[in-house]
Amino acid sequence: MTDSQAAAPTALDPRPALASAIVDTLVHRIGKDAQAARPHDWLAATILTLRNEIIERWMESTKAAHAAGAKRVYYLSLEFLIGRLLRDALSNLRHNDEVAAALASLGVDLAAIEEIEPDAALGNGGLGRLAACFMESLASLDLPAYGYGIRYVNGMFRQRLDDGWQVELPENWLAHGNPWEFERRESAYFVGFGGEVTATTSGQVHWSPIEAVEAVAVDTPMVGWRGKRVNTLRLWNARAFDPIKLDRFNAGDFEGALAGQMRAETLTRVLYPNDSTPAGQELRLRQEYFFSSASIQDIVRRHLQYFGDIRTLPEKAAIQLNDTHPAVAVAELMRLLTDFHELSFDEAWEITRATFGYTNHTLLPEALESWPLPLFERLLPRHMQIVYAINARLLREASKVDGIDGNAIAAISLIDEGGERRVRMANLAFAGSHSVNGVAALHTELMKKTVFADLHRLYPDRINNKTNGITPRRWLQQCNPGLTGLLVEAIGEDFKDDAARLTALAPFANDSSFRERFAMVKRSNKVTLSTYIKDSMGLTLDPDAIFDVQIKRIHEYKRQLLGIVEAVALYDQIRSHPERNWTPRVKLFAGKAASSYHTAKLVIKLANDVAKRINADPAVGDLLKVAFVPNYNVSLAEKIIPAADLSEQISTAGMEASGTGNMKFALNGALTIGTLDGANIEIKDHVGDDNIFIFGLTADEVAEKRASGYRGRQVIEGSRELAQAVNAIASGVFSPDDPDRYKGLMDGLYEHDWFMLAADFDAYAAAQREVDAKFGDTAAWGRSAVINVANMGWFSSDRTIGEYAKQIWGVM
Ligand code: 73E
Repeated sequence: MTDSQAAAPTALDPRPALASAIVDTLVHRIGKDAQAARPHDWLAATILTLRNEIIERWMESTKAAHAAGAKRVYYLSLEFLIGRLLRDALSNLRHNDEVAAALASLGVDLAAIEEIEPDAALGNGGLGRLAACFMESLASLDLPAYGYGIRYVNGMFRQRLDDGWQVELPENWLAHGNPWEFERRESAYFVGFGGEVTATTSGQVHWSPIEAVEAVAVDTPMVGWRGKRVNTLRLWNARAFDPIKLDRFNAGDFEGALAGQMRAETLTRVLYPNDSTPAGQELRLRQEYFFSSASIQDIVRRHLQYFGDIRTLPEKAAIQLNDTHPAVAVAELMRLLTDFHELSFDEAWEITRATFGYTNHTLLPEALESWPLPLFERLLPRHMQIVYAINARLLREASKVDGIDGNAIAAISLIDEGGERRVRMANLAFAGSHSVNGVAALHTELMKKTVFADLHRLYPDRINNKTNGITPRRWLQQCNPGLTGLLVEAIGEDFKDDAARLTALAPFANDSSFRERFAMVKRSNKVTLSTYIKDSMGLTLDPDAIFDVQIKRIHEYKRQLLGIVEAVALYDQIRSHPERNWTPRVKLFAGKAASSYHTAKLVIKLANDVAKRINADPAVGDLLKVAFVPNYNVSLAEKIIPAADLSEQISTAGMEASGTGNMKFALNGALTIGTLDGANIEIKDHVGDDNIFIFGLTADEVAEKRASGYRGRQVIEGSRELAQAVNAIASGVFSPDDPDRYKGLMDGLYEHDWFMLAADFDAYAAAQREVDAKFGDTAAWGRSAVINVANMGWFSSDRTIGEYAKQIWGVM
């Protein structure tokens, strides 16, 4: 496999050679022969064989960047939600057909072994998946880049539903080993915690940590489109310096002898399963510092090795902070520059600010990370001093600006003085970066007006917008080969190299024979998904019903509850008016709830209770089916999204920073029903008002209503449909085994309804009836679906990364 462009075997058929290479790997690397090999052995042998070519391209990429003295991008993220890699690598290297044929000649089905590859689920949701899309786009755009994160042994938990309740099980993605990764024992760093700081009379500062672990690099290649470039995802593993204390062991203290190793391993053991909320525990701060310190040390070491002079760091390195989780890296770089490279504070600060950029992903007040000052100081005493020094400088600067009063100073400060004193990580990240960006236009505007208003007044040029994107390789080409094939027939291959070329599809919206073929692809994807749901859940779906899908983390602001209440209302309506011409509907939900988020878990149970009752009711039959598909992850998303007709993006306006699932659905020809929130607004601008169903309050209206003391009660009492649905749920219609189960949840809608479910209900239900009508008009629906695909190219993460590269990193 040397020619990356070749898809089919040539006259000099490489097929037997490839098949024998795979068998050779199987025998010599896995230690099995073809007769004894199990599916996992074939998977490993296929990956290891393919890896040889990837390694060559990887080394070429590294050498070329070095030879060119190129500036590198460093993406620091506590999450990388990669999913599976085999199909991605095969497809980006254009080796799919070749490898499928070689395996077939050995009696092995490529699709079947792809399916047993575990998901690398080192992330919670959108933030982690964005990091994975960015890594792929960086390689596709041929930009030298490293991702830095943690190699969690247990990534995102596996979700099981027991009688409709979420149960969390550990996911052991490394159980069969990981053929994609390379441990780099030579790249290991000392990371200290605690202890004390002393200063000599000459001002030399010395930190003596009381505890230390070793961070060891584990690298995974990230293959870009057409294999143009292979970048590195470098994940850190923690090890004790002294894995076993022999003296203790010999004295019979076996646990004490291994305690250091245990403590180190705990650092990289689990991903905190929180999304859009901070984890808050000490171990989390330790994880943040552990990976930030190792990454910064590695970046500085590489810079010195290649360029010699630490002062040129900002010319050769751009470090992007994926939210505040790595924000302590700002203080860590300052520490290295001042304590080890002996730069003055001012010079170090200039270099630091020129090197870092910070991306904010959420404005939810409870989601802004801050650490109790005593904890921060105990764990990182030297960094605490540096934070104070940065703060003194920052507040001095602020006090010179007209219009910045005492309140503004308090808001700008790195230390939150209201109540228990805390270190504000967002302010640290903001102050330590030359660029601070939001992830969609509305979100960026709200950053300026709300959370960062005072910092924005102080540094009015710093906040900028970079609307999120998704990689069209995974989220169109790989997950939807049927649609991809049809697009190639219609407009050729160009769109694969530049998603913006999808606009060439627009004229086909008016071509009825094209629309028919487009609809056939969608139907076939729905049949495939129905088979999966039948096999995994025992539920039969009608592929001609509208597939209405809400899949994402379960969170009150995302309003899965609105979708469920509307399903209940529709159920009522269908039973009361069986004579009407109802559009058959399948409502699919999937998503995980943080283990400590009780309301979210109750919403999952409600979805399951509602599904159980509706699906068993002969009065609605095939007109309405509801399913909560368990264990949502990247691979499940790849199955569901190509089969969706309707994409639910119904967050309370102003609360979803961007969303990226919304982009995946529209790119695969689903129409969106959504609020004017996050990137929905930009999707609407691109696909046009007639090709999206927008409803509900705007962000400004939500803010006004909240300010004027809105309560749900009045609205509920004024809407018959809503009142019936809410009261049915509250009175136990769907929970006869525990009639009060949802009383509190429904009381919440009457009493406060912070997320404005009641306020938006009627508009939402009306929009759903418009959906029904349009779905019945096959031509109108098909036209809109094609127009969606044609206009979604702008949401490619290649466009997003291009903007970061030009406007923040200076690498394009
Ligand atoms: O709107 C999404 C956004 O599309 C936002 O909620 C999500 O980031 C996506 C990518 O930009 C996000 N995740 C988190 N904050 N915002 C988060 C916070 C703490 C821990 C884990 C994730």
